Amino acid sequence: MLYPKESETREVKDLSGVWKFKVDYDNIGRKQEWNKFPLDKNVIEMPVPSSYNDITQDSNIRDHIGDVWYERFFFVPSHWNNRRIALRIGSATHKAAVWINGKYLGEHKGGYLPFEFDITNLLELGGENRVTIVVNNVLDWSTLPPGYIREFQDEMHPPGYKVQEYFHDYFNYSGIHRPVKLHSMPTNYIDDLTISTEIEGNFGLVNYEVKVVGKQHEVKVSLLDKREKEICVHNGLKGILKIEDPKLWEPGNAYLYSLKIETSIDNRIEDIYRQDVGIRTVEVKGNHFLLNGKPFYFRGFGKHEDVDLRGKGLDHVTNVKDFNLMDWVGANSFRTSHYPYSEEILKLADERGIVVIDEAPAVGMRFHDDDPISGPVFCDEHISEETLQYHLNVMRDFINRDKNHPCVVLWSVANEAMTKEDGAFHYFKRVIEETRRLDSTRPVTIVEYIGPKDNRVGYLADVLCINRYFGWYSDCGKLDLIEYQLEKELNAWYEKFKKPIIITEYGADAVTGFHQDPPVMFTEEFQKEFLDRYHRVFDKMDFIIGEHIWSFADFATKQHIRRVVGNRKGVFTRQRQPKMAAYLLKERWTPSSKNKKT
Ligand code: BDP
Repeated sequence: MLYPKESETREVKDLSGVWKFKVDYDNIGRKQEWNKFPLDKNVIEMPVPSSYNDITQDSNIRDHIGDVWYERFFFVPSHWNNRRIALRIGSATHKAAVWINGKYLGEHKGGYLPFEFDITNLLELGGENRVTIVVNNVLDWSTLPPGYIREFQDEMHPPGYKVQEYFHDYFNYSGIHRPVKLHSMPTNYIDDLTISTEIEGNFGLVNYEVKVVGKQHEVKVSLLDKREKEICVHNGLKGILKIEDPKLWEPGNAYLYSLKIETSIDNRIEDIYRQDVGIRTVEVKGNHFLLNGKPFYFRGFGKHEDVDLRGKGLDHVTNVKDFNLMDWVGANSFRTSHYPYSEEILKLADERGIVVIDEAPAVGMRFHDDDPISGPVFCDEHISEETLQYHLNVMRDFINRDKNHPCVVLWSVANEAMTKEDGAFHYFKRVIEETRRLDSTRPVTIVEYIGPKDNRVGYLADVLCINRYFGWYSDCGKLDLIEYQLEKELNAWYEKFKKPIIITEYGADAVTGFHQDPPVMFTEEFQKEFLDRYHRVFDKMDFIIGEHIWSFADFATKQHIRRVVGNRKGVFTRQRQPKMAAYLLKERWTPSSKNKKT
């Protein structure tokens, strides 16, 4: 699905703003068809995009489980007559149903990917229209991430008391998280575009394939440089553009060309769409991750879309600040832990030359010791064939959305699944095979926490991605054990799988302003020392090809005795102020550093 963009033939109308909002406490709205008339009674204002959870002072809204209703009115210009009009929702977490002027459009499941509807024939052109979206935040065994509703039946809980259980470590923010847009285009339109690039000697090759809908089109595809100068042209739905001495998309030095697709019928222009293109190659060879044929070492973070008040709502202020902080600290990459981030973030990464490990929303496919549930995770009762089928669909939509971003160099199909189970092996074999089938130009990984001895899935990945917390969740506070344990285990991983390793998580909580020397857990000194110990080990090992600290910034989680107003493993606070550890990283990662790995 193409990102909605304006062009000579296309218009976009952003419906972001303050919408009407109503919590459906008894989950009766669908039955009573609240979509039929404008919402009334108990309607409050709600910004879109944003999570709704932190906008009011009402914990019943914050913790609501079930449906919430959104509504707004909008005009459609009369000159959109005889055009195709689509309604596109950037993301609604986790499920949505949509109506236009009371008429049902359809549903979508999955909280982190866009979906759209053709609404051409449902609109009042030149007049006012109403869009109604009901968003549901329930997680079950068929959703990604998974979860379930726990209904208590003991005497210490009132009858009917229930909570949403889930096994991942971030707050279940809900709502319309990304912009809702209307876009209008010709009825014979460009529907999809797939680009991949290669480098052959002095030439850059841009392979493209265009999908059009409607009458037979002539297709002209031209590659433009930054000054809009035409570098190369090709006609047809499919082809290769060959560029002599191309400027490459390199980490920290990203050059973006623009691919202009023009379709015409009988020499009359029908549709025009432009897509940024970065010419670069990705390959895993021996112990190296090669970008444009050169070994690349990942320096950066696991992150979250998470910020005060907005929760997981798209926030340009935070996003640009985060990229500035990544530059400041010397990071060259991040992982979209643990779900596909907004397309707006990937666009910034394309432009800034920041490398991305792009992760599917498959997190929490495991149980902790203190979870109210135990037993096998990958079985008919929990993560079943139904979940697998859904995961495969998600991979298709996810890759289709992100395939043209040069910043994306590695797909991660899941984070910390219970990969010692046989069921997990069969499950991930199919997910990884499908991912390779969908995109043969990028390597695939799965982020692991099950150790090398029991791990059943490591064989399937091109690169091993490992999360480790020696000295934090085990042997708490024992900084002196970190190097011993880490070195031993990393060697075991390498001996068994013979694959390069990115440490995709390592970190310690630090509550900003807590200080103690010698360091103790939760102080800034401890976090700094902890990271430094890990680095000493990475620097000794050639098969380590990257270090991503957990986490970029502090973030919200569900309430738990392990969490002090959220997860504090951020190197920056939730308000994006550096902790002491940030200066350690800046020292290690900036080009003047003498460190071996940078
Ligand atoms: C890892 C998870 C991550 C958590 C982190 C932690 O991948 O989502 O936030 O641990 O415990 O297990 O801080």
